[in-house]
Amino acid sequence: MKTIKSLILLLLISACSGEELVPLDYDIIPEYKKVNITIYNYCLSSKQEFIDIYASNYSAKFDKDRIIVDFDRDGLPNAYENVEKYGTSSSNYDANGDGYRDQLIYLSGIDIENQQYLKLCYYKNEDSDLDGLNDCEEENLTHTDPYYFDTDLDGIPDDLEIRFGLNPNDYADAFSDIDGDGVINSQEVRLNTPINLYNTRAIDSLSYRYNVTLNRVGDFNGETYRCFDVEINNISLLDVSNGNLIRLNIIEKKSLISMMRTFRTIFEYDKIEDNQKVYIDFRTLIEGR
Ligand SMILES: [Ca+2]
Ligand SMILES: [Ca+2]
Ligand SMILES: [Ca+2]
Ligand SMILES: [Ca+2]
Repeated sequence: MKTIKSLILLLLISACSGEELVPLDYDIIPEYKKVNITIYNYCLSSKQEFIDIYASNYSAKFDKDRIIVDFDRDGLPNAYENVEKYGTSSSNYDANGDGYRDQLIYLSGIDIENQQYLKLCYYKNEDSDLDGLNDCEEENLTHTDPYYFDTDLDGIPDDLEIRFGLNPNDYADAFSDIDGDGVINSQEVRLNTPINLYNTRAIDSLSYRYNVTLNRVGDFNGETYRCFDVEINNISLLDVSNGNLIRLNIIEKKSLISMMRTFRTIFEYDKIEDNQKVYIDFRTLIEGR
């Protein structure tokens, strides 16, 4: 199998203000606080097909009529972390270190007293399908397939479904339009807009834009390959003290082999003016069981 080569170019400019809650009654994110990501020469062999890409900012999310910071990137915004009841923390992805991230504990409604009954997780870092949920979480809390990134086969990776408030075990919800704004839920996930809030002009102005172009076709060892440039534009950055994590889930289809992992790399960039960092976590998920 050929190695996929990629190069990420980031255009980064500054962010200011320390606000954690950004109201959405106007376009609060000016152009200079947005980044574009381009992946050059993303090459696929003839046995692979480019299916989809989802980019998401894991450091901040929409919540009702605001953008709200999620410092520890566990999917539970700071304002929802609940130390008293659930023992969660805004600065620790898995506050009690039991292997189950805080958002899942919160969503499952397992309070501190009942957390002792959770199945012990011996391999917290084992994420067999690379979807962002570890195997313990999938087996014991989300009841999703730990060996396949898209349990309900609707195209949206399991972890993203949970982060956006969808059900990873329900095929139909990807195609419904909960907020009735004409944008179906799977499209909202791609645009990084909320599924439960009508997309106003302000929200639209924050939605991600994708541009995938074939730049060359060639032969290597008798096999045809196709290379793409993938652009994701209009990615808003918030002033999060530990930086914005932008996660890219690239979905490919491989006809013969299931569960082939190509790579996972983390790119880190210093921001130009205030040294705020942007992290790019890049992973490829292969469609087809
Ligand atoms: Ca959090
Ligand atoms: Ca997983
Ligand atoms: Ca799914
Ligand atoms: Ca919608």
